[in-house]
Amino acid sequence: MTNIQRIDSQIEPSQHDVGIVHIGLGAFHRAHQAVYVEQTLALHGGDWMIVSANIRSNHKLVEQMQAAGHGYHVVEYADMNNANLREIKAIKNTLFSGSDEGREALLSQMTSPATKIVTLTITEKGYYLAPSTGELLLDTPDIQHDMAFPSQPKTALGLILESLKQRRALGLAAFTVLSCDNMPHNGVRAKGAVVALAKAQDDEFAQWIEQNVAFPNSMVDRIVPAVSEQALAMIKADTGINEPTVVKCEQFSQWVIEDHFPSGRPQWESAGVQMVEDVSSYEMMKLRMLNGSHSLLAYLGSIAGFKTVADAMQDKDIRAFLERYMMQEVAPTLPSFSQAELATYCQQLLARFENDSLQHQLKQIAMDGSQKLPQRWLSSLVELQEKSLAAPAIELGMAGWMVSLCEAEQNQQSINDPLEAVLFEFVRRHRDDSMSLISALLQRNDIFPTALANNKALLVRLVSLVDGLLAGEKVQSLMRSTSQSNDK
Ligand code: NAI
Ligand code: CS2
Repeated sequence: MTNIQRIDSQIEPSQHDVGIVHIGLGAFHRAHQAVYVEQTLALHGGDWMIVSANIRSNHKLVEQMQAAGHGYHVVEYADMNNANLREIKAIKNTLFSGSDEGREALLSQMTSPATKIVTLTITEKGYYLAPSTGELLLDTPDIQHDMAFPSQPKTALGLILESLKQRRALGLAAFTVLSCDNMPHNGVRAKGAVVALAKAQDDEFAQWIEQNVAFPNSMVDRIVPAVSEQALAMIKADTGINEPTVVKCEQFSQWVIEDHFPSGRPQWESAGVQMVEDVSSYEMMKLRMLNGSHSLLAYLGSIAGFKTVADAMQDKDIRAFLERYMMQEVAPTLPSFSQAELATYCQQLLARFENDSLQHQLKQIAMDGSQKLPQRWLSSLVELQEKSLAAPAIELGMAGWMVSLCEAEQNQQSINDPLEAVLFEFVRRHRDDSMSLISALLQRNDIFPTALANNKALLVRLVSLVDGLLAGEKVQSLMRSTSQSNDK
């Protein structure tokens, strides 16, 4: 029997106006930002309710939230036997902007003088940036649409641009744009994307944005798996909650934000948010230690036959491999933290990964690999290469990702990646020739830094690893051999 701690909402939505618009009404937003806003409203009141929108997909969730009056529950599992059942009322309205009416309603809310902050969880691909360089991909159809029809935007970038344009015309101050996505310098990248889209249409307006709109960086952390039918059944059995809007997550939560909000913000500190000058070291540590480990599990754990993070963590070779990855391949790239701090963080992460109540699917983490791997593995690999330090775990992860591409293409399974078509074409063109396939992949400079593309020794090692995996060599055996490489 699971011990459930109920935490009922302490706010009355009718007493608070909207102050925040969120784009990307997904699981993470509901289990992370909205929880912090709920707690801050309960402590300090204020007009910081959220209007949350989906602009791409999942209008079903919008309908479900509307049917529920926008209240929902977050079930925070410490483990299989202990969880908090948290009631959230901080979302005042939900919108789907896939229709003209929905888009106009969203633009109207973003242009409202009441709106002081626009937050984003639109996934790494929602910024339309080349993963390795951060350059705006102007030739993508959605960006092309927003350039041709700027007043009827489809992308988050276009919506931000159009609402800022309308606010400027009305003499209203700009809102602050706060990205809550897993990207390095996510605020800088969001700003770069918006300014690049503006520049493509109106240089003077682009300069105005540069000078008048704040895009603080933030580091976000809470493991929030997609809610499956199995998760809904588990939640119903544990809590009696039978709602499609419920979200399941771990109890750990962290939010580190650069404190740059010219139009004001909620007193998030009182809910435990860390308001800082510079998040760089926090985000680098989290993206490389946590997310880098997650992606190693996603590809290598799947090849080893595991389905969830917790299942893979039961394998002692895999657990030891992750520990080595974090302490021998990531730690040297994080000079802001002591070895002792990183060792503590590493053990905390391994414990979080072992939380078997989350049922966190490896295939979910494997999604959008082309958008994730540059900041999770490749930037570390370049730094280690510059220090002449070996990175056998990262290289094995890269080989695992490449083998996953080959197997998905062979089995005609989607990899749920914006570059799927391009990557599958490479696999088809270089089938059965791993040297030419890997060489072609490494030349993709929108994914791989040039420092890696020109490294012939790396190419040879990757060919050997890919051929070994394709020949059926056990992942755990290759993992064990990385320990010898690390110890050299
Ligand atoms: P989700 O699948 O529940 O929601 C994804 C959201 O992104 C949806 O609202 C979808 O409409 C939107 N979206 C997808 N492609 C888009 C595009 N091209 N333009 C605009 N919106 C787009 O996923 P979840 O769990 O909410 O995660 C979303 C993001 O939050 C992640 O990609 C990551 O950056 C961040 N995050 C997630 C964590 C987690 O454990 N789930 C933890 C830390 C950060
Ligand atoms: C995961 C992240 O799906 C993924 O890529 O690595 O969503 C991870 O759960 C979060 O970053 C944890 O904070």
